[in-house]
Amino acid sequence: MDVSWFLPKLSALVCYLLLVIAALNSGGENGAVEARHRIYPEYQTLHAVTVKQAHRTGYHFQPPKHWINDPNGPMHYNGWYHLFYQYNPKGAVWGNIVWAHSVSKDLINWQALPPAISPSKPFDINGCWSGSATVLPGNRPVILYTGIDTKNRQVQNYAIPANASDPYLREWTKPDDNPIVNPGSGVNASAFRDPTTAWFEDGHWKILVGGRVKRRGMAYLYSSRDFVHWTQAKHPLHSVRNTGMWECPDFFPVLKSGANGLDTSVLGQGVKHVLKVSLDLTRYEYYTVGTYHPNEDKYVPDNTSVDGWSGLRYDYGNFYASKTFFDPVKNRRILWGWANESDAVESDVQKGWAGIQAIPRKIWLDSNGKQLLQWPVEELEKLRGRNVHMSSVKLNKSENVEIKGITAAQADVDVVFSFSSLDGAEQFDSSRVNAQDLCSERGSGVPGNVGPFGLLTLVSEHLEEFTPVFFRIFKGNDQEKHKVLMCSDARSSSLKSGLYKPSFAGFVDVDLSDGKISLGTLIDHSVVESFGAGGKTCITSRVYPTLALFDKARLFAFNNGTETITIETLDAWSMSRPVMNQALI
Ligand SMILES: *[C@@H]1O[C@H](CO)[C@@H](O)[C@H](O)[C@H]1NC(C)=O
Ligand SMILES: *[C@@H]1O[C@H](CO)[C@@H](O)[C@H](O)[C@H]1NC(C)=O
Ligand SMILES: *[C@@H]1O[C@H](CO)[C@@H](O)[C@H](O)[C@H]1NC(C)=O
Ligand SMILES: *[C@@H]1O[C@H](CO)[C@@H](O)[C@H](O)[C@H]1NC(C)=O
Ligand SMILES: *[C@@H]1O[C@H](CO)[C@@H](O)[C@H](O)[C@H]1NC(C)=O
Ligand SMILES: *[C@H]1O[C@@H](CO)[C@H](O)[C@@H](O)[C@@H]1NC(C)=O
Repeated sequence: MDVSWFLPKLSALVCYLLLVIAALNSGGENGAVEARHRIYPEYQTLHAVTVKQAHRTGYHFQPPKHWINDPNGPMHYNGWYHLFYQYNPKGAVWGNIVWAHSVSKDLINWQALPPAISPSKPFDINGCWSGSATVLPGNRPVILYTGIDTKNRQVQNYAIPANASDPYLREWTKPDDNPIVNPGSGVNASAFRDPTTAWFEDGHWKILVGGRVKRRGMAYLYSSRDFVHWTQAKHPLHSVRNTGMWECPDFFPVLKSGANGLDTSVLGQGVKHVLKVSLDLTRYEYYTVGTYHPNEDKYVPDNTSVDGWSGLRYDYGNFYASKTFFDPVKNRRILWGWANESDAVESDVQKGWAGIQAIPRKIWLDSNGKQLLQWPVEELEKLRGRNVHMSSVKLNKSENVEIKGITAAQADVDVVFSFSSLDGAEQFDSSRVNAQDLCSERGSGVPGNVGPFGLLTLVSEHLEEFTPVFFRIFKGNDQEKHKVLMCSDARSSSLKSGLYKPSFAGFVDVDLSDGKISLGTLIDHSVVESFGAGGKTCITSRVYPTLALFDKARLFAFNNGTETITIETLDAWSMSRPVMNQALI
């Protein structure tokens, strides 16, 4: 192949993740060596005959049918946003995974192209798993992905556009000098996947690949001058004991101040770095904010970031295998994450589909330097239709205010709540470190002082079903004036049994001195995706109402605390449907 394709210079890469862990061999078309995605041989190649509409989303990313998981290789190239994703073309459960491919001008309306990468060569014959894209100098995109080879080893491969003049990059070539990264000595070939977008630094391209040694999670570091020959660094960029397999690492710079994004290769004084990993053992992610020391090939999290299972999460709900990319058009960094289903596998088979991508979010460093902020990309506002506006509405204890006049099952809501005093707030018990446990004990029906207050989404006619998204404010101890809990509680979301209905929750590190807190919620039939305090704490719930469907769904603001809460302002919009993965000619 033409190595000049890879001549190094500064630019952005895209990455792809690899999420799963399976390989082949247990008899069926796909068996599992170690599969966090359970293998259902009987459903794996069962094409959906009909696609059930009841819980399909109106404006979230999903293909017309079948299973999806990790977002892969997001990038902007020649006027188009590309999103690849792990997809089963043959059924509604995990298996037969290919890199499905869609393009968009605005991140909201999507058109579907044929799969970009499918198993076909010795180095990926048993699977084409997650990875990333990098746009090399000279505007040349390259995909790095994990292939499962003939020996069921996880190896890292590259693919390049078959025809760089094709505006959609429909076809991708997997050159014969693959794989370009083999599991090296000391690397477990069954736990070695999900290459990141490459960054360029001091004459070298660098990437991370996720792994583990025993229970220690690892971000292996590799470098290359030509993008084809890669050398493993002496030690991983970072590793943490007792965190298990690190899937889908993501490593990128953020500005210390301001909301603009940075090309993945940017280094320097005004910059911090973020390392995110997806924990295969727990199926959630965490990230740290820290300092990258390129000369020592080291990343050191700040002492304000917890580096382990209880670290910060992008999202405290159904959100996994996420990946960011730099969007040069609007100078922002955008986060994609997969929101899996919370219903039974049999229901997925009946529905004919499973999995969506969460709304792409702009992501940047909070001015406190300790965490990231996230907000749906502004393009989403194009879908806003009919609006309801409220202001200065008082909510006494046990009062609900209905928000009428919009499509409550497919809506966007932005609200600012205020309270006059925190004096009576309940004392926080500092032994309660687990937000989700606290939320399940103190749900929306457990009266408090300041809160619970928030939104009641996907509510059925007589309140048999509802998904509350709310805050509860506690008095803090010592250094913390108060402690804010945010919950998205699925327990009453559906009369149906056999569903996963967790009380997802996170704490919100927010200054309440102005007596206000905001909540943004995107409601989309079976998704409630919420952004607390301007995107400090985000929670995505998947829910399956049986009554609160379509025009039967209602929406309320509520308060179940003794302190009166005021809706300072509330805007709710009906959301229209974008073009969602129609085949492009
Ligand atoms: C490459 O794409 C361009 C633009 O779509 C097209 O005109 C050309 O025929 C393609 N070349 C090949 C070899 O397919
Ligand atoms: C290698 O990884 C696989 C899959 O995670 C695991 O089952 C196996 O025990 C690991 N081997 C070693 C030597 O750690
Ligand atoms: C955390 O690090 C900062 C410098 O980065 C230092 O000033 C501070 O004392 C450290 N705090 C603790 C608790 O170690
Ligand atoms: C809320 O409480 C205040 C004072 O306790 C009362 O004046 C007001 O009427 C109540 N609002 C409603 C809607 O009941
Ligand atoms: C508020 O509390 C009352 C009494 O516990 C309960 O009946 C009602 O369902 C609660 N509201 C919400 C939204 O949970
Ligand atoms: C999403 O589904 C729920 C319910 O089945 C599981 O508990 C989660 O582990 C799963 N999440 C991921 C990332 O696979």
